[in-house]
Amino acid sequence: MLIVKKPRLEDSLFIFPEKQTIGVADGVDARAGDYAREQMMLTEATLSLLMLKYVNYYGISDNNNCYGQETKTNLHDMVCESVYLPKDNKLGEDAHFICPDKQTIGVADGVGGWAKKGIDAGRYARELMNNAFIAVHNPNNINVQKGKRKVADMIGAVDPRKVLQETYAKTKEKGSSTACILSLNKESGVLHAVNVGDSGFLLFRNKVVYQSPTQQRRFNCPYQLGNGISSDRPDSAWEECIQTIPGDIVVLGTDGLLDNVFPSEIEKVLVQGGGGCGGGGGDHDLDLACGALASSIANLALYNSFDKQNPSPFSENARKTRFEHKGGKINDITVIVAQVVAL
Ligand SMILES: [Mn+2]
Repeated sequence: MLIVKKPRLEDSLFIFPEKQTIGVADGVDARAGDYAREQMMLTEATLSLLMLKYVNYYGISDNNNCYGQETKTNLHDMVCESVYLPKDNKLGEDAHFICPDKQTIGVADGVGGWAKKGIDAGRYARELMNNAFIAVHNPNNINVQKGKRKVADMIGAVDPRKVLQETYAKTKEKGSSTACILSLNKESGVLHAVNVGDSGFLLFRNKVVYQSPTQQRRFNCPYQLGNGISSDRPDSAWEECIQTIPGDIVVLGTDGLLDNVFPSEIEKVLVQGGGGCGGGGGDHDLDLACGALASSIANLALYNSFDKQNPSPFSENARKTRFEHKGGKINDITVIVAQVVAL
């Protein structure tokens, strides 16, 4: 599914597959666009939507320059596409969102162990990402100039730690989930990341230059957000700020990706994809390229997950902790590919 990068400023829309709900709104003029977007974030219901295996789970609303009071120059943009391959043909336990106008993306992975108690942790993960999408639009979650951590190159961007805190506080489903949220500062190109558990991201600049660390209690038991007493809280999130440059590619995924594909394998896909997402004439081409890359990477993860022989990141980590596991690991697979582009 393509992200419409520059819709009319008055329009707003959302797509929430897990609620089987989509909607559009059209403000009567550019200022009314704010009203239309607010409606789209708050309105429930409209009409039914077919669930597709390859469906993207995200919301869109582009408010570039709509608020009018900011005249800063935006130098960086993040073009994203996602692919979700649930391991059964249902919704699975992963969820994600892409919010292009706030340059923020996130993934969550409901912890499968809840199934034994009859609880679908996918519901927790999906509520978490729903709430994250809403929290990204809360002006209180934008970095302002105060406090020692808020260095100049973070101002004006979504603060993913604040988003995670609000998101966590509002999520009431039973279950628990990992979560990783990334936000790119349009001016400085700094990527601000928070992560709880074993979802994560890699940054590629021709080759892999960064991989986020995993938080786990023990092998195959990640940190996880949840409402239970033994669950983790957002303040246990790992946090990092990374300087990106135009052309950089971020690959964000759940453990269904990270357990099944080595960074070097993703590198190969990116190289075969034409030296990066770029190479197109415009935003539309970039969207297409990121979508194709996300597809290729997700399909590689799917292929490897069924492989019972070859080493995988999961089997290597198992070996280090003296567990016996050969090959890949069948799992829900979420991949978001984002490229930083110069404006
Ligand atoms: Mn998983």
